[in-house]
Order: sequence, then structure tokens, then C-alpha cells
Amino acid sequence: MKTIWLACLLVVAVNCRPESLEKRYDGHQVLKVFPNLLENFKNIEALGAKYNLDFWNHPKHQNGTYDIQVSPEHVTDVINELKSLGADASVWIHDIQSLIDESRPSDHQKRASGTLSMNHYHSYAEINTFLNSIVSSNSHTHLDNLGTSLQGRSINLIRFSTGSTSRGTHKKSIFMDGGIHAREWIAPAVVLYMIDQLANNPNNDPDIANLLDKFDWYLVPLVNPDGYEYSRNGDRMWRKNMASSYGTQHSFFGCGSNEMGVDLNRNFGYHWDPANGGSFDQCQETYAGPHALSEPETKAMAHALDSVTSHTLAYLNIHSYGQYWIYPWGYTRHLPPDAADLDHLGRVATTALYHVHGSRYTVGEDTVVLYSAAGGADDYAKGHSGIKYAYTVELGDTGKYGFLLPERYIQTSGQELWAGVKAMAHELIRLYHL
Ligand code: 0X9
Ligand code: ZN
Repeated sequence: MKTIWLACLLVVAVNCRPESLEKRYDGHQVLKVFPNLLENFKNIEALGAKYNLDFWNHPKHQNGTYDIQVSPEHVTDVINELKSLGADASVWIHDIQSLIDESRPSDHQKRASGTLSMNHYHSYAEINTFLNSIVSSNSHTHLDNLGTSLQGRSINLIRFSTGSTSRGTHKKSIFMDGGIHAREWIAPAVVLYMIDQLANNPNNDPDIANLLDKFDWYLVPLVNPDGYEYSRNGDRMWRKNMASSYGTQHSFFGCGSNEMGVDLNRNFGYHWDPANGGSFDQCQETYAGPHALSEPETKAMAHALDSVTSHTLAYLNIHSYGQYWIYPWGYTRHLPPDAADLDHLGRVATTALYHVHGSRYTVGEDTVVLYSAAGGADDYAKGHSGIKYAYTVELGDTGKYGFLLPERYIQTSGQELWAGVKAMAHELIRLYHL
């Protein structure tokens, strides 16, 4: 153990993340905090910097709450400081490690090629095997490598395309991705669920052929494969990509326990601005990168979105948690001119989603429903690529497990989102006379 850490110190000091040593969160807690006073928004953000807090969620309005992860050595001080500010704090998650243990990917049997268990969180390698077996047995599917992550993993897109239209032009398309934030495992899992529906039609759904006939489908299950693998093997709470030090700030000793990396959903190039809901500090969870599209993962996605612009009607950037179906802009409180259209389609989708298992999703503009944050994929897709119906979807839950949703929720989350997406597709068919 000593030798490993010594080696780490020698290697760099810049970037040492021994993937075999899993970071533990024994005694780390998540607090629900009611600011109570307007000035406390600023005060609470300042506590974040002082105690190295990880904000799982920011309040969406004056009466909203923060979900704040605190390390055991700071719990008492943070609660005391919050009380002295006049804020209310209660413990939501008492021990993050026990939830991590509960949501840990379980051992599972290898399945026949072309199938993937929808009851498990899968590794990057398993996901690729699944995609490859689909394209090798399915003539209307194609695998595109959109680019290569910092650690050399390919960012794969699977395309379902049953041929061009009778007019010889592209069909209209729907584009969806997951896993831009490493720790939000349910997002890639439900993208895989949807890929399985389209490729294997396991429920013999008579609608699938029609949906494949009307649209080309583009799905990227894992936008941030390096971060995802690190969250499986190194640090379950990892959010960003695996970029190492930028510039001189913090460069010698790195960021300590809160390592580097870029928040890919602050790095897109439409009104990119670290000061707007992101950070200039590479040690922060929302570090926006040294400049717009500085990361290979965002470059790959931006290029893919730009190249489908002429025929893509809808884009879903899938995250967790909180149950929101939200639309641009994230960088400003001003609504896009066609906000009513986006609102309408979001409501169609979430109504259908609700009817599956009764989950309620909030529909609205990013800054109204959540918070202001520039450099998001949704803003880029709409503002730069010109995809009209661009959304961020925050899957479940609403406050029991947060990012640590156990595997048993994959099926239900997939069923729900797929129902929402199908309803969205049908509404597009109606609106565009497809
Ligand atoms: O902060 C984010 O990137 C998203 N929430 S999450 O908890 N999954 O990290 C929301 C992004 C909303 N879109 C924009 N702000 N553009
Ligand atoms: Zn996210």
C-alpha cells in the first residue's frame, strides 16, 4: 500500500488515480439544507468552498433545498455553521458507503451474444460487446466511433436506419445519449434499455417497426466512458471526465481527494462561461475546462450533433436525478422563442411516462426548473446545432437514493423513459405529418 502511494507521489503529483484502490465513503453524509434566508444562497456556496462540499443538487427556487455531501470530519462544523446562518439542515443519507454497497454492480452471468441483462449496471467492455453483436446481426444498424476519450476509449454511437425515405432524403431522426456524468449510472442503463427495445423488441411491441420506419434513431450510451469506468472501479461519486491538470493552479499536488477532470456538461461551446453555473477551478465538480470544447468527449459529441442537424428533430441528454424534463436555455433565463413547443412536447412525453408507474416529472426551462448553468449539451444542441426539441432529462429518483439508484430500478426506469420517448415520437409524427 505504502509503495503504491509512494509511486503515486513520484509519478506525479499531477494525476494519480490508482484504479484498483476504491475510494470509500464511510460516514460521509448527504444533508438536505433549507437556506431560509435569501443571503444564505451565497453563504452556503461559500461553505462549499471552505469544506470541500459536493452539491448533489441546488435549490430550484427560493423555497427549495440543497442536497450537500459532507465528509465525516466536517459534518458537525457544517451543521453548526448552517444553524448559525439561520438555515435548516437535516441528514438525508447517513452513510453514503452503505448506499454504494447497495447499488454496487452485482456479479452476473455472461449472456448469449446480442442480449444484455437489464437488471445490471454494465462495464464499458460489456456495453461494447452488446453494441457490436447488435450491428453484426442487424443489417439496419451501424456503429460509429465519434471520437476517442482521453484514456483512449472510443465513444460509440449506434444508429438504427432502415433506409432513406421514398423521396431519397434522410428520414427525420431522434438522438439520445447518456453517461455524460460518470456517477449517474441509470442514464447509460436506460439508453441501453432503449437500444435493446429497438434492436431486439423483447416485448413484441407492434409499434417498434413503425418507429423504425418513421425515424432514424441515434443512441450514444456512454459519452464519458473514462469517468464511468473510474466511478465503477475508483470513486463511485466521480462526475467529470479524467482530464489531468490544466495550468499551474493546484498542479503539483493535484486536487487532493477532490481530483481534477472537466465537467463535460459545462464544456460545450454555446455561450460557454465558467462563471455561469460552472467553475474556473479544476478541483471543483463543475469545472468548465480551460476553454469551450477543450475535451475530446465534448468535441466528439458536438461534431456528431452538428452533423445530424439537417434531419434531427429531437435530442435527449440523459442524466439523473430529480425527475425533470427540461429545455434550454441553461445559460440565460430568457426563453427560446419556441419554448411553448418544447414545453408541449415535454408534457406529452412526461404524461405518457407517468402512466407507466406513476412517476411525476417536472417540465420547464432549465433555469426556471433547476438552475442557471452555461456550457450544457442541451444548449449546444439547440443553439449551435439547431435541433429544435433539445432536452435534458433527469431520471429518478426524487430523493431516496439520488445518484445511487440500485440495479432493481433499471427495468422500471427504462420502461418509463421508453414510454415517454415513444409518445414524443408519435407526437412528432403528428406534428410533422411523417
Ligand atoms: O448540472 C447539470 O449538468 C445537470 N444536472 S446534474 O445533476 N445531472 O448534474 C443539469 C443540466 C441542465 N442543462 C443546462 N444547464 N444547460
Ligand atoms: Zn448529470
